[in-house]
Amino acid sequence: MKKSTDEIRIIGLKLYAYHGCLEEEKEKGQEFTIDITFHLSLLPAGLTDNLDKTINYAEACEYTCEVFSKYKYNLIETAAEDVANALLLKYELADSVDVTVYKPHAPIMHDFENVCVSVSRTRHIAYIAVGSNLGESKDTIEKAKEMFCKLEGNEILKEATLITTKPYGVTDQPDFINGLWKVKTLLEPFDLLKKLNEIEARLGRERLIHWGPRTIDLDIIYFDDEVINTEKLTVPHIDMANREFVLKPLSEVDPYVRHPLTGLRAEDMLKNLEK
Ligand code: A4P
Ligand code: MG
Repeated sequence: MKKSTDEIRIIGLKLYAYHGCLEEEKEKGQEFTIDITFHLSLLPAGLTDNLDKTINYAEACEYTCEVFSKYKYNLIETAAEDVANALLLKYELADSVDVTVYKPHAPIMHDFENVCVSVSRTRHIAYIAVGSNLGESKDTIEKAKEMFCKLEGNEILKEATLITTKPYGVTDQPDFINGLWKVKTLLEPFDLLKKLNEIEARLGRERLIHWGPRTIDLDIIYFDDEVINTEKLTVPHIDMANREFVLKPLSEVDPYVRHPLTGLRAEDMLKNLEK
């Protein structure tokens, strides 16, 4: 997801909390300072003068205090992570958030001005192809959808009509039911893959034959504009341009979304395949 150029910044929010690896820090506590930057479009608020169209910074400060002081963490990294995650879950309007946690009285035996950690966390847009040709395929796909949406920060924005397709690759197997979801997620690519694999496993997927029959297959087609080439994960999906059962649903959901390497739109790829 592209970072909005508009920002709301909260600078130097002072808090008292009990984070640190030392017992003394957890008992006595100390002062921390937090900077927060929300990235979002401020145009709707700017044009209407309406507080509902933006993030209420007073409320965001209150909420940050609540989240930050709920637990006693060893690490300010964990505290920053939790604050960033909580803010993105609470404020749908924010595309991304940067959180810096300062610990000016950290137990360091030297004269120092400050110590801090900074994290940036973003909402992502991904396209997930869904396929099934064993068991009650439509029910299984529905269950997969429910499981996906139950994960915090995940949302299905749009889904393609389910279609019946002839098997591609290994052809002596039953027809497939295929679909595709356009999703919003707070998960990073490898975490998303892990969660999809967990959903597949919970729905009884067994990896027996490559390209063989399956109760459910969830493949990441695009993840923002990212290009990932590793043994575990290839994004965009390596064979998508050859698969009508991916391109048809993708063209229905988002005909103009472009392949980050070739620049081709879903619609163009589908036309190329039909030539
Ligand atoms: N992996 C790498 N990149 C990705 C990605 N972008 N998304 C890795 C998801 N996984 C990705 O996949 C093997 C490994 O691919 C995973 O562990 C992951 O780390 P798998 O699903 O376990 O194994 P597989 O299904 O045997 O192989 P593959 O290559 O995923 O098969 P496909 O490509 O999913 O093809 N015909 C029709 N009509 N409809 C279909 O849905 N599906 C297939 C399976 C064949 N023919 C079909 C259909
Ligand atoms: Mg797969």
